[in-house]
Amino acid sequence: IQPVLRSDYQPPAYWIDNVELDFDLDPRETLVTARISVRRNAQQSSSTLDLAGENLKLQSVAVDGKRLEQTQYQLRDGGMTLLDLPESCVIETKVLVSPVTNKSLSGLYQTSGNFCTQCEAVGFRRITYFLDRPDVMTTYRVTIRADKQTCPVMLSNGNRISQRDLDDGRHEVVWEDPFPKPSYLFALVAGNLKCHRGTFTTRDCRNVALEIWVEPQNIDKCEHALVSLQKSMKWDEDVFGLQYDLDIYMIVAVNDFNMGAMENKGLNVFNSKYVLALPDTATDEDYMLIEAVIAHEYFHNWTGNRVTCRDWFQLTLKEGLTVFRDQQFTADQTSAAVKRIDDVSGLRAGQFVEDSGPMAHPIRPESYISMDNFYTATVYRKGAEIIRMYHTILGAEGFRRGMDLYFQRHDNSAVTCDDFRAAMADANNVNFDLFDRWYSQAGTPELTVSEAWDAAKGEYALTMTQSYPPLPGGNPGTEGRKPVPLPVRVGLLDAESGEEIEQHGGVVMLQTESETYTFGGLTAKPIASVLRGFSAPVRLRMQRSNQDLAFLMAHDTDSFNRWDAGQTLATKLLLDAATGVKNGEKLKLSQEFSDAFGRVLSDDSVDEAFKALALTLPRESVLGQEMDVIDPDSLHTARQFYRTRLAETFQSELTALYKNLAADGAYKNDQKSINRRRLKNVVLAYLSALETPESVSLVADQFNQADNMTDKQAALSLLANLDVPARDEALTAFYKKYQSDPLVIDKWFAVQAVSSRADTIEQVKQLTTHPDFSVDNPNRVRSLIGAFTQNQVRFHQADGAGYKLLADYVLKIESANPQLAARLVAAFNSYRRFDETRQTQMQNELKRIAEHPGLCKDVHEIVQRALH
Ligand code: B3K
Ligand code: ZN
Repeated sequence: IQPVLRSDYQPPAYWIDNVELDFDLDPRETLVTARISVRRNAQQSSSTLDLAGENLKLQSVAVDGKRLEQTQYQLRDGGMTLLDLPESCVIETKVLVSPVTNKSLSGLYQTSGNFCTQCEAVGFRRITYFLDRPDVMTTYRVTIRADKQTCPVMLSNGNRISQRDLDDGRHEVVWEDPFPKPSYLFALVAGNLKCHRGTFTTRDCRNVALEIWVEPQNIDKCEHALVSLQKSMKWDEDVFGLQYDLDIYMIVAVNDFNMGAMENKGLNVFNSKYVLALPDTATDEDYMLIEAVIAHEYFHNWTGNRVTCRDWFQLTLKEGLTVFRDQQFTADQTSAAVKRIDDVSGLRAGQFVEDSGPMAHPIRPESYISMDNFYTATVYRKGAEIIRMYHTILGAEGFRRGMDLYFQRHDNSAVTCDDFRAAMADANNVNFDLFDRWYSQAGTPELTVSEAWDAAKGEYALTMTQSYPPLPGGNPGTEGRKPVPLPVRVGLLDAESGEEIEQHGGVVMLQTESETYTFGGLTAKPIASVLRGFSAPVRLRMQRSNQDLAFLMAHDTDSFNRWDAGQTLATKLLLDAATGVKNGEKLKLSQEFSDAFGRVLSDDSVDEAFKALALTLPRESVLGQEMDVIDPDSLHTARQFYRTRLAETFQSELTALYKNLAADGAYKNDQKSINRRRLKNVVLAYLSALETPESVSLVADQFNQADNMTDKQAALSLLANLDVPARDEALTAFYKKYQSDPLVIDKWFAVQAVSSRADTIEQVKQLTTHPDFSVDNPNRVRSLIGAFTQNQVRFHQADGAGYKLLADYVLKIESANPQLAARLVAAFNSYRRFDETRQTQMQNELKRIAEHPGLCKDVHEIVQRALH
């Protein structure tokens, strides 16, 4: 299988001026007629045109009304070639597609009996023959015909311009989208759906109809999504001056979807998980994610749709930027400090792992076999960190000037990451040439910081050095990496008073391999706070004593670093403890950590959400990254020991705090109540680690009495770890109550899959035979198999049973849904980080997958890179 290379980009031979699409919808045989007006690209002289097409049954092809003979075109794998075309002409193709048998959820498919499309990145070619590439932008006119009974609602992009009944029980609707767009933004939805309506008035006083389309039984679960959309529209006007451009904005929620959502012009299609919410069925986290995903897709209307990507290697142009925008939006709605901590935790847990393994790639990759494999944490989250660095360097106003210039230059066109970088630089008269390295180098830089104190001169110096750790053998990203520009936000604290030494705070730019920054006029050695706000996506290496870390935990004025100091301290101690477990030593809770924990617990100056984060120990998967050889069992034992000992040490404080937080009364969803629930459930988790009859009933009581899903699910996941009768009672009750709500049943599967119990793998195997388990529904697969792979200690069970289970499911799913299977198989990517036995076991499963006859190219690509 040949990879696609970034360096091979060529402009298309023809442009498309407009397209008319006709759909005669039928579950087995949908007839798609496409009339494409093409015009030769003035820069090219070829009269040959390659159209992409996959899984299409060609019925006929005509040029300017004349049907072509078989000699005038060539059908090949993946498309059709038309020969001897004139300068401009209209190409008409008729093809048949089969939505009901399409389980890949790419192209036109059926979900819960409704028709739906997904075209990004390359799904449009599964609908019709086309120049299915993002630099070909055109206007669309779409006619849909379907049975009126089963498909009362028929939607596409843009404005509805006509609707009529036909004979034989069918009806027809015509949609027109005035904005030129690439094919990946095309969408069609048809079926039995109900609409939750709202409106938005733009700053220019235009009224926009907002429509959220869902299956009839979900009509009462849309208000939060609607409000989130309205907030997003307002925020983009306020912060970036960007207004919505059509008179209607539609969102459709579907149950079968490979990812979160899709920003199709004027017609977003969403995984129902990111739309539907009621307090009884969705957690506070779900509410927040819904708001963030709605915002993300809305923000794409400018960063993605109006200005799109020239080719798929530029994906981070729209994704990194749009993630940054949605992060800023959420920070403005909630707490910037807490949002930053959540985002960096996510980056470290996911992107850092990817960036040190076989799939490590620059945010702008150099090659791919399947583009769908490059919708990664690197392109999205690290991409957002790169955008954040422009923002840090330029400030909010400078960043806005860059954005304004970007839109002024590139509205309605398909551009590159270089174009974005140039707009940021030109609008601010700065040179961002070195930033190019962030786009072309793979791997997470390490920033090593050492300090020196000259008491005689009153000078304190920080020496910062950057380097790249090696990537696993064969990764093409390793060669010739150079230093990247790093904005490092630094502050100095008075070691005596804990106060900020104001004149020395700010951002230093490390542009070379190593530099020393000297701070003068000091009377005593200060304590440095480095990389505040996580101002650059690096791993910070700095030797710091436990006392200094505890000091920062207590005094840092930068909340991110306050939290991070605690995590660093905990990491050090937990890694030591894990070594102790391995050597058969008796473990002891560190007094320093215990004292620091106690101070956080009783600190009333911080908000509850921050406190919840500060009291939470680093996850096992994050701790594992810091080990030379990941030892899941020792880590788990060490972390459990700390949890239990902390709970015992602070039992009375924790109990009192829990009682206080639990006295809040009936559910409310204001920010304060959300923060208090977050803290309450962290405290409950500590108490539950005591595993006393009292603590078990506390958890069971919360489960039984909860009037909202946040509290109920939190208690259920704690019970799921235990070996008590209350566990099964709760699981049974939960299942009974929510049996008919698939999104809640996903939670039921997931809490069992991530349980720390030793028999988890047996339970997961059992659950794969549960009548509600289905390999056709990605949410369900992710909630059981996907969640299980995140359960470090149980997935990596020493006998390799977890690996076999995963490999079996990858093979079961790969031919029907390559995208989903490829996501799952990536859980093996870190195999080289484990001991030899586990390495061999995982390698053997990877080989078994690699040798599977006819393996899909998505899984093939991941597995090949892993084995290389
Ligand atoms: N742009 C889509 C992702 C499409 C993934 C295709 N495999 C959602 C988003 O990032 O907003
Ligand atoms: Zn996106």
